[in-house]
Amino acid sequence: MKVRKIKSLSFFLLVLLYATLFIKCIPKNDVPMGPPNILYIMSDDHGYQAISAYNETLIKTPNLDRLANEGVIFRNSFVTNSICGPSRAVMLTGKHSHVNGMPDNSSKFDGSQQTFPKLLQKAGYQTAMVGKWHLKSDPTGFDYWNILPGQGQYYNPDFIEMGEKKQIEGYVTTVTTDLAVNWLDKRDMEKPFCLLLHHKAPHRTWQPDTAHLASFLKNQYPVPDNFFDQYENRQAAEAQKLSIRATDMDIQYDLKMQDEEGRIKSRFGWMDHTSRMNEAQKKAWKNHYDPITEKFLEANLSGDDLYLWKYQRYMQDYLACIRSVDDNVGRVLDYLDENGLRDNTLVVYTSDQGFYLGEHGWFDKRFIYEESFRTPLLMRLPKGYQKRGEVNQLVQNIDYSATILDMAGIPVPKEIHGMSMKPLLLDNDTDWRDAIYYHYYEFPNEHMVKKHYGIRTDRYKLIHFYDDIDVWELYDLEKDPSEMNNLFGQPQYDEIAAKLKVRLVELQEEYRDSSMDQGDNS
Ligand code: SGN
Ligand code: CA
Repeated sequence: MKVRKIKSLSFFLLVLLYATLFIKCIPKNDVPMGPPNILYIMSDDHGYQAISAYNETLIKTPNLDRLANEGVIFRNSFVTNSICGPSRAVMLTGKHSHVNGMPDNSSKFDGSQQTFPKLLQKAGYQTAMVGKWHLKSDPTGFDYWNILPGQGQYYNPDFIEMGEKKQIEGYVTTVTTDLAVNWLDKRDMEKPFCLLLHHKAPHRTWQPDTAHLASFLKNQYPVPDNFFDQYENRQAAEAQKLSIRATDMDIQYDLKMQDEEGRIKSRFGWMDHTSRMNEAQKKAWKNHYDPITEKFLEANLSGDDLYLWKYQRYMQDYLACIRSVDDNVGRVLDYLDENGLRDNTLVVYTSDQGFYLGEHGWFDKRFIYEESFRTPLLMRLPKGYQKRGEVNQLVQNIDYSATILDMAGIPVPKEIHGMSMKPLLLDNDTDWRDAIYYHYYEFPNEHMVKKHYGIRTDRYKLIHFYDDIDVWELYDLEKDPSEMNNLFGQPQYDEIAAKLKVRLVELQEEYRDSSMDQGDNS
């Protein structure tokens, strides 16, 4: 009896040993067979400062945080050209603006060029695009598309479904999500899918859903330390027209102070924010904004008091728009979870660029300065990708296309400028880039941000503003994260500036960017 017991115990131990050995022998980076589904969610003008996974002071975004908590949060995610159409063209092609032919919002995207959705489609994916497109030409590479024309409207928006225009009742963020979920429900379940879900929100003029109007009214938001920036030694920053402190941010047009009697003067003339609304929406809107308008008129603010009031008013509407984005991200995540799609779906959340939420006294984007150069990037990974928590490498929207193709098992075309982030998601040690390149072109334009290009490393940033000026700026981001102190020309920084210039030229050669030579007078 005793011998038998010992025998069975040793057998048990042996099995245990083998099991442990076997588990250890499974390669660490065992990626499941079969291509993952891709759900790529991109909002418009969503600054990372307004996601609680990045910063808790402005808003709680539990659903976006879910992505960060269950997956990864990129701490150093940037764009290549901080403006809508160009950013979307970069994302689709994996190539910088001077190559993909969409340097600014007035260009038209050449839909005949190679894009990652086309390559996925060719490899057997079912592809769809829903929401803001803003590339002027019709989408290509999608089995299904249903897009907002141009910038789109917040209320009861028009959509163009495969060429056919239809108005849909409701709030844009919810309607766009409905369209995405409907497509997921009706898709061919035999094929992997790639769905691009692009929100209009929180783009100017920041019109919240009536359901969320009140929730942000009582809050007081911390004012950025450099809200009253005077732009010393920064000529291009001084020349911009995206200031909350100037009439660039309009009381009526942007901040919804509706005054039919004409007591409030608007640079834009009268704009009726309710023109697309139904009666119930109009009523809720007026009930909310009329008392704020009355109070504002009574207060008769001026100078700094007025600027600070504008900042709070701006934040209330901007953040209320994000509340809807977050709720609707929650809806799609729930859909994936409830339909057994969680384990085999890559979920990406990003924005077409970042946004100024009062830093330097600004709204809008365009500059290579941190708040608009950065863009949020969160991912929930399919099974087999074991990275969790923070990714700290310098990544750019130029990398999305290569990453998605690589994860789908499709060879990445060599003309693509971006790098596949797949090794980072597998938690592999990998050689990564030491610097990123930026080039902005849309000048002159309503916000008057001058043409510029630049380079950023993990510590420094070198910028050249050109065209109608010739100005260099240099920042030490470790000592001066808010970029208030332009060090260019200070002798103790000459060596650093010279090294950065060399690296900048190398990147321009690598990407073959000579587009700055057109119209450059420097
Ligand atoms: C519109 C906005 C601008 C904004 C651009 C580009 N004005 O023109 O403030 O910079 O879009 O934004 S608005 O009066 O129409 O709101 S982008 O995200 O589409 O590039
Ligand atoms: Ca945008």
